[in-house]
Amino acid sequence: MSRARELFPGGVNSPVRAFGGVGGEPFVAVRGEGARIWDADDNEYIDYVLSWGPLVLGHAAPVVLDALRDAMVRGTSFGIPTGLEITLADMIRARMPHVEMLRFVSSGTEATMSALRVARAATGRDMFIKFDGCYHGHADSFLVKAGSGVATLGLPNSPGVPDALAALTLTAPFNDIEATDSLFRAHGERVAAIFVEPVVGNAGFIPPDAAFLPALRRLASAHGALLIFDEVMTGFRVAPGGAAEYYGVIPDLTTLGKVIGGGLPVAAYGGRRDLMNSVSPSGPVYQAGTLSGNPLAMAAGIATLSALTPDVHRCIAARTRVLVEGLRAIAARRGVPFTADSIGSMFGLFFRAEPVRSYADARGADLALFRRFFHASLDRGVYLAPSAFEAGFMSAAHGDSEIAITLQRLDEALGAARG
Ligand code: KE4
Repeated sequence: MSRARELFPGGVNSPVRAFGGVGGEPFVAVRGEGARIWDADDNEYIDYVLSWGPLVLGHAAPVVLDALRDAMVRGTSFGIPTGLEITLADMIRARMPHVEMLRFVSSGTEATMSALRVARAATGRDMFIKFDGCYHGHADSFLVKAGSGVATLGLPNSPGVPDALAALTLTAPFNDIEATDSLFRAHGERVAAIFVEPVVGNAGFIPPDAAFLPALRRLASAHGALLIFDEVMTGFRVAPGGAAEYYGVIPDLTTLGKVIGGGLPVAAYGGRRDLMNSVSPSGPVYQAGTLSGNPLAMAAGIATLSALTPDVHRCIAARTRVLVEGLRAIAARRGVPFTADSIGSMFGLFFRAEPVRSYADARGADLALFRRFFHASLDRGVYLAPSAFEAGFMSAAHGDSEIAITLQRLDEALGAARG
Protein backbone atom coordinates (compact mmCIF):
# COMPACT_ATOMS: atom_id res chain seq x y z
CA MET A 1 0.00 0.00 0.00
CA SER A 2 2.98 2.38 0.40
CA ARG A 3 3.44 2.45 -3.41
CA ALA A 4 -0.30 2.99 -3.77
CA ARG A 5 -0.24 5.88 -1.30
CA GLU A 6 2.51 7.47 -3.37
CA LEU A 7 0.39 7.20 -6.50
CA PHE A 8 -3.21 7.76 -5.37
CA PRO A 9 -4.85 9.99 -2.73
CA GLY A 10 -5.08 7.79 0.37
CA GLY A 11 -3.67 4.94 -1.72
CA VAL A 12 -7.06 4.23 -3.29
CA ASN A 13 -9.15 5.02 -6.31
CA SER A 14 -12.32 5.49 -4.32
CA PRO A 15 -12.33 6.78 -0.72
CA VAL A 16 -14.45 4.15 1.02
CA ARG A 17 -11.91 1.46 -0.01
CA ALA A 18 -9.30 2.97 2.33
CA PHE A 19 -10.96 1.51 5.47
CA GLY A 20 -11.27 5.05 6.88
CA GLY A 21 -14.53 4.03 8.49
CA VAL A 22 -13.10 1.03 10.34
CA GLY A 23 -9.40 1.78 10.73
CA GLY A 24 -6.48 -0.31 9.59
CA GLU A 25 -5.30 -0.92 6.06
CA PRO A 26 -7.28 -2.48 3.24
CA PHE A 27 -6.16 -5.82 1.91
CA VAL A 28 -5.02 -6.01 -1.71
CA ALA A 29 -7.36 -8.21 -3.76
CA VAL A 30 -5.74 -10.53 -6.28
CA ARG A 31 -8.52 -12.92 -7.29
CA GLY A 32 -12.23 -13.49 -6.93
CA GLU A 33 -14.30 -16.56 -7.72
CA GLY A 34 -17.98 -17.05 -6.88
CA ALA A 35 -18.68 -15.89 -3.33
CA ARG A 36 -14.98 -15.59 -2.46
CA ILE A 37 -12.15 -13.12 -2.83
CA TRP A 38 -8.43 -13.72 -2.07
CA ASP A 39 -5.83 -11.18 -0.97
CA ALA A 40 -2.12 -10.89 -1.80
CA ASP A 41 -1.30 -13.12 1.20
CA ASP A 42 -3.68 -15.77 -0.14
CA ASN A 43 -6.19 -15.19 2.65
CA GLU A 44 -9.70 -16.17 1.57
CA TYR A 45 -12.81 -14.18 2.42
CA ILE A 46 -16.49 -14.80 1.81
CA ASP A 47 -17.36 -11.50 0.15
CA TYR A 48 -20.52 -9.51 1.01
CA VAL A 49 -19.31 -6.28 -0.65
CA LEU A 50 -19.20 -7.78 -4.18
CA SER A 51 -17.62 -4.66 -5.66
CA TRP A 52 -20.30 -2.55 -3.88
CA GLY A 53 -23.19 -4.35 -5.51
CA PRO A 54 -22.53 -5.17 -9.20
CA LEU A 55 -21.56 -8.85 -8.79
CA VAL A 56 -25.01 -10.33 -8.25
CA LEU A 57 -23.76 -13.58 -9.90
CA GLY A 58 -20.55 -13.58 -7.85
CA HIS A 59 -16.94 -13.04 -8.90
CA ALA A 60 -15.78 -14.25 -12.33
CA ALA A 61 -19.20 -15.72 -13.14
CA PRO A 62 -18.63 -18.18 -16.05
CA VAL A 63 -21.53 -16.76 -18.09
CA VAL A 64 -20.06 -13.27 -17.80
CA LEU A 65 -16.54 -14.42 -18.70
CA ASP A 66 -17.87 -16.32 -21.72
CA ALA A 67 -19.81 -13.26 -22.89
CA LEU A 68 -16.71 -11.08 -22.52
CA ARG A 69 -14.54 -13.52 -24.45
CA ASP A 70 -17.07 -13.60 -27.30
CA ALA A 71 -17.31 -9.81 -27.36
CA MET A 72 -13.66 -8.83 -27.03
CA VAL A 73 -12.44 -10.81 -30.06
CA ARG A 74 -14.71 -8.58 -32.17
CA GLY A 75 -13.19 -5.41 -30.79
CA THR A 76 -13.39 -3.61 -27.46
CA SER A 77 -14.95 -0.28 -28.40
CA PHE A 78 -16.37 1.41 -31.48
CA GLY A 79 -17.92 4.73 -30.49
CA ILE A 80 -20.80 4.01 -32.85
CA PRO A 81 -24.12 2.16 -32.27
CA THR A 82 -23.94 -1.59 -31.73
CA GLY A 83 -26.64 -4.23 -31.36
CA LEU A 84 -25.49 -5.05 -27.81
CA GLU A 85 -26.70 -1.74 -26.38
CA ILE A 86 -30.13 -2.31 -27.92
CA THR A 87 -30.31 -5.79 -26.40
CA LEU A 88 -29.41 -4.58 -22.91
CA ALA A 89 -31.79 -1.62 -23.12
CA ASP A 90 -34.63 -3.94 -24.16
CA MET A 91 -33.86 -6.21 -21.17
CA ILE A 92 -33.95 -3.26 -18.79
CA ARG A 93 -37.22 -1.98 -20.25
CA ALA A 94 -38.78 -5.43 -20.01
CA ARG A 95 -38.08 -5.37 -16.26
CA MET A 96 -38.84 -1.66 -15.75
CA PRO A 97 -41.54 -0.65 -18.28
CA HIS A 98 -41.56 2.89 -16.83
CA VAL A 99 -38.06 3.29 -18.27
CA GLU A 100 -39.51 3.97 -21.71
CA MET A 101 -36.26 5.40 -23.07
CA LEU A 102 -32.77 5.50 -21.58
CA ARG A 103 -29.18 6.55 -22.15
CA PHE A 104 -26.19 4.42 -21.13
CA VAL A 105 -23.30 6.10 -19.34
CA SER A 106 -20.25 4.72 -17.55
CA SER A 107 -20.88 5.49 -13.88
CA GLY A 108 -23.72 6.11 -11.49
CA THR A 109 -22.41 9.65 -11.00
CA GLU A 110 -22.87 10.37 -14.69
CA ALA A 111 -26.36 8.88 -14.56
CA THR A 112 -27.57 10.94 -11.62
CA MET A 113 -25.99 14.21 -12.75
CA SER A 114 -27.61 13.76 -16.17
CA ALA A 115 -31.02 12.91 -14.71
CA LEU A 116 -30.86 16.05 -12.57
CA ARG A 117 -29.98 18.12 -15.65
CA VAL A 118 -32.98 16.67 -17.51
CA ALA A 119 -35.25 17.48 -14.55
CA ARG A 120 -33.99 21.05 -14.26
CA ALA A 121 -34.42 21.57 -18.01
CA ALA A 122 -37.89 20.00 -18.11
CA THR A 123 -39.25 22.08 -15.22
CA GLY A 124 -37.21 25.25 -15.66
CA ARG A 125 -36.48 25.02 -11.94
CA ASP A 126 -33.10 24.91 -10.17
CA MET A 127 -33.68 23.40 -6.72
CA PHE A 128 -34.11 19.72 -5.88
CA ILE A 129 -34.71 17.70 -2.73
CA LYS A 130 -32.48 14.86 -1.54
CA PHE A 131 -32.41 13.04 1.79
CA ASP A 132 -29.80 13.10 4.56
CA GLY A 133 -27.37 10.23 4.20
CA CYS A 134 -28.40 9.34 0.68
CA TYR A 135 -25.55 9.18 -1.80
CA HIS A 136 -26.06 9.76 -5.51
CA GLY A 137 -22.45 9.91 -6.71
CA HIS A 138 -20.03 12.79 -6.47
CA ALA A 139 -21.44 15.42 -8.86
CA ASP A 140 -21.35 18.82 -7.16
CA SER A 141 -25.06 19.19 -6.45
CA PHE A 142 -25.27 15.86 -4.64
CA LEU A 143 -22.39 16.42 -2.19
CA VAL A 144 -24.74 17.90 0.39
CA LYS A 145 -25.39 15.78 3.51
CA ALA A 146 -24.37 12.80 1.41
CA GLY A 147 -23.96 9.23 2.56
CA SER A 148 -21.50 6.44 1.65
CA GLY A 149 -17.88 7.59 1.72
CA VAL A 150 -18.88 11.17 2.59
CA ALA A 151 -20.68 9.94 5.71
CA THR A 152 -18.02 7.31 6.44
CA LEU A 153 -15.30 9.94 6.56
CA GLY A 154 -17.52 12.38 8.48
CA LEU A 155 -16.99 15.01 5.81
CA PRO A 156 -18.97 18.22 5.78
CA ASN A 157 -20.30 19.18 2.38
CA SER A 158 -17.30 18.90 0.08
CA PRO A 159 -14.97 21.87 -0.46
CA GLY A 160 -14.93 22.91 -4.10
CA VAL A 161 -18.70 22.93 -4.37
CA PRO A 162 -19.80 26.57 -4.72
CA ASP A 163 -22.12 27.67 -1.91
CA ALA A 164 -24.44 29.11 -4.55
CA LEU A 165 -24.81 25.65 -6.08
CA ALA A 166 -25.08 23.77 -2.77
CA ALA A 167 -27.85 26.18 -1.76
CA LEU A 168 -29.98 24.72 -4.56
CA THR A 169 -29.87 21.31 -2.88
CA LEU A 170 -32.59 21.00 -0.24
CA THR A 171 -32.41 18.14 2.25
CA ALA A 172 -34.81 16.37 4.57
CA PRO A 173 -34.50 13.32 6.82
CA PHE A 174 -35.34 10.05 5.02
CA ASN A 175 -38.83 8.79 5.91
CA ASP A 176 -39.88 12.28 7.02
CA ILE A 177 -42.93 13.19 4.92
CA GLU A 178 -43.71 16.29 6.97
CA ALA A 179 -40.20 17.74 6.49
CA THR A 180 -40.42 17.05 2.76
CA ASP A 181 -43.83 18.70 2.56
CA SER A 182 -42.56 21.77 4.40
CA LEU A 183 -39.70 22.11 1.88
CA PHE A 184 -42.30 22.20 -0.86
CA ARG A 185 -44.38 24.72 1.09
CA ALA A 186 -41.33 26.95 1.38
CA HIS A 187 -39.82 26.45 -2.09
CA GLY A 188 -42.40 24.51 -4.07
CA GLU A 189 -42.35 26.50 -7.27
CA ARG A 190 -38.51 26.28 -7.41
CA VAL A 191 -38.18 22.50 -6.87
CA ALA A 192 -37.35 20.55 -10.04
CA ALA A 193 -37.27 17.09 -8.51
CA ILE A 194 -37.21 14.81 -5.52
CA PHE A 195 -34.15 12.58 -5.80
CA VAL A 196 -34.28 9.49 -3.57
CA GLU A 197 -32.65 6.13 -2.98
CA PRO A 198 -35.97 4.24 -2.66
CA VAL A 199 -34.22 1.87 -0.26
CA VAL A 200 -31.22 3.61 1.29
CA GLY A 201 -27.96 1.70 0.94
CA ASN A 202 -25.54 4.56 1.64
CA ALA A 203 -26.36 5.40 5.24
CA GLY A 204 -26.34 1.74 6.09
CA PHE A 205 -29.43 -0.18 4.93
CA ILE A 206 -32.64 1.80 5.59
CA PRO A 207 -35.96 0.68 4.05
CA PRO A 208 -38.72 3.27 3.49
CA ASP A 209 -41.79 3.37 5.72
CA ALA A 210 -44.82 2.04 3.80
CA ALA A 211 -46.26 5.53 3.33
CA PHE A 212 -43.02 7.30 2.37
CA LEU A 213 -42.54 6.59 -1.33
CA PRO A 214 -46.26 7.01 -2.18
CA ALA A 215 -46.14 10.35 -0.35
CA LEU A 216 -43.11 11.45 -2.40
CA ARG A 217 -44.98 10.52 -5.56
CA ARG A 218 -47.99 12.55 -4.44
CA LEU A 219 -45.93 15.58 -3.35
CA ALA A 220 -43.85 15.68 -6.54
CA SER A 221 -46.95 15.48 -8.76
CA ALA A 222 -48.82 18.07 -6.70
CA HIS A 223 -45.99 20.59 -7.03
CA GLY A 224 -45.04 20.01 -10.68
CA ALA A 225 -41.74 18.38 -9.70
CA LEU A 226 -40.33 15.11 -10.99
CA LEU A 227 -39.81 12.02 -8.83
CA ILE A 228 -36.43 10.43 -9.54
CA PHE A 229 -35.57 6.99 -8.12
CA ASP A 230 -31.85 6.45 -7.83
CA GLU A 231 -31.84 2.67 -8.33
CA VAL A 232 -28.11 2.42 -9.00
CA MET A 233 -27.93 0.12 -5.98
CA THR A 234 -31.52 -1.17 -5.61
CA GLY A 235 -32.10 -1.88 -9.30
CA PHE A 236 -32.50 -5.63 -9.93
CA ARG A 237 -31.53 -6.26 -6.31
CA VAL A 238 -34.55 -5.45 -4.14
CA ALA A 239 -36.78 -7.06 -6.78
CA PRO A 240 -36.44 -8.21 -10.41
CA GLY A 241 -37.98 -4.85 -11.41
CA GLY A 242 -36.26 -2.84 -8.72
CA ALA A 243 -37.86 -0.73 -5.99
CA ALA A 244 -40.50 0.60 -8.40
CA GLU A 245 -41.86 -2.94 -8.77
CA TYR A 246 -41.38 -3.82 -5.09
CA TYR A 247 -43.25 -0.75 -3.78
CA GLY A 248 -45.55 -0.13 -6.76
CA VAL A 249 -44.47 3.51 -7.03
CA ILE A 250 -43.54 4.75 -10.51
CA PRO A 251 -40.94 7.53 -10.78
CA ASP A 252 -40.62 9.91 -13.72
CA LEU A 253 -36.91 9.17 -14.11
CA THR A 254 -34.73 6.31 -12.86
CA THR A 255 -30.98 5.95 -12.58
CA LEU A 256 -29.33 2.53 -12.77
CA GLY A 257 -25.84 1.08 -12.51
CA LYS A 258 -23.86 -1.68 -10.80
CA VAL A 259 -25.82 -4.89 -11.63
CA ILE A 260 -26.55 -3.79 -15.23
CA GLY A 261 -22.80 -3.87 -15.91
CA GLY A 262 -22.11 -7.16 -14.12
CA GLY A 263 -18.84 -5.72 -12.85
CA LEU A 264 -17.96 -3.59 -15.88
CA PRO A 265 -18.53 0.19 -16.01
CA VAL A 266 -22.19 0.61 -16.99
CA ALA A 267 -24.87 2.93 -15.68
CA ALA A 268 -27.94 4.48 -17.22
CA TYR A 269 -30.61 7.09 -16.75
CA GLY A 270 -34.06 6.90 -18.28
CA GLY A 271 -37.79 7.14 -17.83
CA ARG A 272 -40.66 8.99 -19.44
CA ARG A 273 -40.15 9.30 -23.21
CA ASP A 274 -41.15 12.94 -23.26
CA LEU A 275 -38.41 13.72 -20.75
CA MET A 276 -35.71 11.60 -22.41
CA ASN A 277 -36.46 13.08 -25.83
CA SER A 278 -35.10 16.33 -24.42
CA VAL A 279 -31.60 14.77 -24.36
CA SER A 280 -29.17 15.52 -27.19
CA PRO A 281 -29.31 14.88 -30.12
CA SER A 282 -33.13 14.55 -29.92
CA GLY A 283 -33.35 17.67 -27.78
CA PRO A 284 -31.23 20.45 -26.34
CA VAL A 285 -30.11 18.87 -23.02
CA TYR A 286 -26.53 17.94 -23.69
CA GLN A 287 -24.91 14.75 -22.34
CA ALA A 288 -22.26 12.56 -23.97
CA GLY A 289 -19.70 9.84 -23.22
CA THR A 290 -16.80 8.28 -25.10
CA LEU A 291 -17.33 4.76 -23.73
CA SER A 292 -21.09 4.92 -23.19
CA GLY A 293 -22.61 1.62 -24.36
CA ASN A 294 -19.17 0.00 -24.51
CA PRO A 295 -19.63 -3.44 -26.10
CA LEU A 296 -17.70 -5.35 -23.42
CA ALA A 297 -19.72 -3.69 -20.67
CA MET A 298 -22.95 -4.31 -22.56
CA ALA A 299 -22.04 -7.99 -23.01
CA ALA A 300 -21.38 -8.36 -19.26
CA GLY A 301 -24.67 -6.66 -18.43
CA ILE A 302 -26.64 -8.82 -20.87
CA ALA A 303 -25.11 -12.00 -19.45
CA THR A 304 -25.83 -10.88 -15.90
CA LEU A 305 -29.46 -9.89 -16.42
CA SER A 306 -30.06 -13.01 -18.54
CA ALA A 307 -28.90 -15.21 -15.66
CA LEU A 308 -30.78 -13.17 -13.05
CA THR A 309 -34.16 -14.80 -13.64
CA PRO A 310 -37.02 -14.28 -11.16
CA ASP A 311 -36.31 -17.74 -9.73
CA VAL A 312 -32.62 -16.96 -9.26
CA HIS A 313 -33.57 -13.64 -7.68
CA ARG A 314 -35.98 -15.37 -5.29
CA CYS A 315 -33.30 -17.88 -4.32
CA ILE A 316 -30.70 -15.17 -3.55
CA ALA A 317 -33.31 -13.17 -1.63
CA ALA A 318 -34.26 -16.21 0.46
CA ARG A 319 -30.63 -16.90 1.38
CA THR A 320 -30.18 -13.22 2.26
CA ARG A 321 -33.10 -13.62 4.66
CA VAL A 322 -31.50 -16.70 6.22
CA LEU A 323 -28.34 -14.71 6.85
CA VAL A 324 -30.21 -11.80 8.44
CA GLU A 325 -32.37 -14.07 10.64
CA GLY A 326 -29.24 -15.94 11.67
CA LEU A 327 -27.47 -12.72 12.63
CA ARG A 328 -30.48 -11.57 14.65
CA ALA A 329 -30.48 -14.90 16.55
CA ILE A 330 -26.74 -14.63 17.27
CA ALA A 331 -27.06 -11.08 18.59
CA ALA A 332 -30.08 -12.02 20.71
CA ARG A 333 -28.30 -15.04 22.21
CA ARG A 334 -25.32 -12.83 23.03
CA GLY A 335 -27.52 -10.03 24.39
CA VAL A 336 -26.17 -7.47 21.90
CA PRO A 337 -28.44 -4.53 20.88
CA PHE A 338 -28.82 -5.23 17.17
CA THR A 339 -31.11 -4.62 14.23
CA ALA A 340 -30.79 -6.12 10.75
CA ASP A 341 -32.98 -6.23 7.69
CA SER A 342 -32.94 -7.24 4.05
CA ILE A 343 -34.96 -6.66 0.92
CA GLY A 344 -34.17 -8.96 -1.98
CA SER A 345 -30.40 -9.49 -2.14
CA MET A 346 -29.48 -6.30 -0.24
CA PHE A 347 -29.11 -6.27 3.53
CA GLY A 348 -27.75 -4.25 6.42
CA LEU A 349 -27.09 -4.36 10.13
CA PHE A 350 -26.69 -1.86 12.97
CA PHE A 351 -25.61 -2.31 16.57
CA ARG A 352 -28.68 -0.58 17.95
CA ALA A 353 -31.79 -2.08 19.53
CA GLU A 354 -34.39 0.09 17.78
CA PRO A 355 -35.03 -0.04 14.02
CA VAL A 356 -33.07 2.52 11.95
CA ARG A 357 -35.38 4.84 9.97
CA SER A 358 -33.01 7.73 9.19
CA TYR A 359 -29.38 8.74 8.88
CA ALA A 360 -29.57 10.28 12.36
CA ASP A 361 -30.69 6.90 13.73
CA ALA A 362 -27.82 5.20 11.88
CA ARG A 363 -25.32 7.61 13.39
CA GLY A 364 -26.69 6.73 16.81
CA ALA A 365 -25.71 3.05 16.49
CA ASP A 366 -22.64 1.65 18.29
CA LEU A 367 -20.06 2.53 15.60
CA ALA A 368 -17.12 1.47 17.77
CA LEU A 369 -18.58 -2.02 18.14
CA PHE A 370 -19.17 -2.12 14.38
CA ARG A 371 -15.50 -1.32 13.78
CA ARG A 372 -14.37 -4.11 16.11
CA PHE A 373 -16.93 -6.50 14.56
CA PHE A 374 -15.75 -5.64 11.03
CA HIS A 375 -12.14 -6.53 11.84
CA ALA A 376 -13.04 -9.62 13.87
CA SER A 377 -15.10 -10.78 10.89
CA LEU A 378 -12.32 -10.05 8.41
CA ASP A 379 -9.84 -11.92 10.60
CA ARG A 380 -12.19 -14.92 10.38
CA GLY A 381 -12.63 -14.76 6.61
CA VAL A 382 -15.80 -12.72 6.16
CA TYR A 383 -15.52 -9.42 4.25
CA LEU A 384 -18.32 -7.01 5.17
CA ALA A 385 -18.50 -3.42 3.90
CA PRO A 386 -15.76 -1.42 5.69
CA SER A 387 -18.24 1.17 6.91
CA ALA A 388 -21.37 1.27 9.07
CA PHE A 389 -22.85 3.53 6.38
CA GLU A 390 -22.95 0.96 3.60
CA ALA A 391 -25.14 -2.01 2.68
CA GLY A 392 -24.30 -5.69 2.21
CA PHE A 393 -24.91 -7.73 -0.93
CA MET A 394 -25.52 -11.39 -1.69
CA SER A 395 -24.90 -13.25 -4.94
CA ALA A 396 -26.12 -16.38 -6.71
CA ALA A 397 -22.77 -17.92 -5.75
CA HIS A 398 -23.48 -17.66 -1.99
CA GLY A 399 -24.90 -21.13 -1.35
CA ASP A 400 -26.28 -22.67 1.83
CA SER A 401 -22.80 -23.72 2.92
CA GLU A 402 -21.42 -20.19 2.52
CA ILE A 403 -24.25 -18.85 4.68
CA ALA A 404 -23.70 -21.52 7.35
CA ILE A 405 -19.94 -20.89 7.43
CA THR A 406 -20.56 -17.13 7.52
CA LEU A 407 -22.92 -17.38 10.49
CA GLN A 408 -20.50 -19.53 12.43
CA ARG A 409 -17.63 -17.12 11.75
CA LEU A 410 -19.71 -14.02 12.55
CA ASP A 411 -20.90 -15.60 15.81
CA GLU A 412 -17.26 -15.98 16.87
CA ALA A 413 -16.48 -12.48 15.56
CA LEU A 414 -19.24 -10.92 17.65
CA GLY A 415 -17.99 -12.75 20.71
CA ALA A 416 -14.50 -11.36 20.12
CA ALA A 417 -15.74 -7.85 19.27
CA ARG A 418 -17.75 -7.62 22.49
CA GLY A 419 -14.70 -8.58 24.51
P1 KE4 B 1 -20.65 5.54 -9.14
O1 KE4 B 1 -20.39 6.90 -9.71
O2 KE4 B 1 -19.77 5.22 -7.93
O3 KE4 B 1 -20.64 4.44 -10.21
O4 KE4 B 1 -22.18 5.50 -8.62
C1 KE4 B 1 -22.59 6.50 -7.71
C2 KE4 B 1 -23.81 6.03 -6.94
C3 KE4 B 1 -25.05 6.56 -7.27
N1 KE4 B 1 -26.17 6.19 -6.62
C4 KE4 B 1 -26.14 5.25 -5.64
C5 KE4 B 1 -27.40 4.85 -4.96
C6 KE4 B 1 -24.90 4.64 -5.28
O5 KE4 B 1 -24.88 3.71 -4.29
C7 KE4 B 1 -23.72 5.04 -5.94
C8 KE4 B 1 -22.36 4.46 -5.59
N2 KE4 B 1 -22.33 3.57 -4.47
C9 KE4 B 1 -21.07 3.51 -3.76
C10 KE4 B 1 -21.24 2.50 -2.62
N3 KE4 B 1 -22.06 2.99 -1.59
C11 KE4 B 1 -19.92 3.15 -4.65
C12 KE4 B 1 -18.67 2.74 -3.91
C13 KE4 B 1 -17.63 3.82 -3.93
O6 KE4 B 1 -17.98 5.02 -3.81
O7 KE4 B 1 -16.45 3.43 -4.07
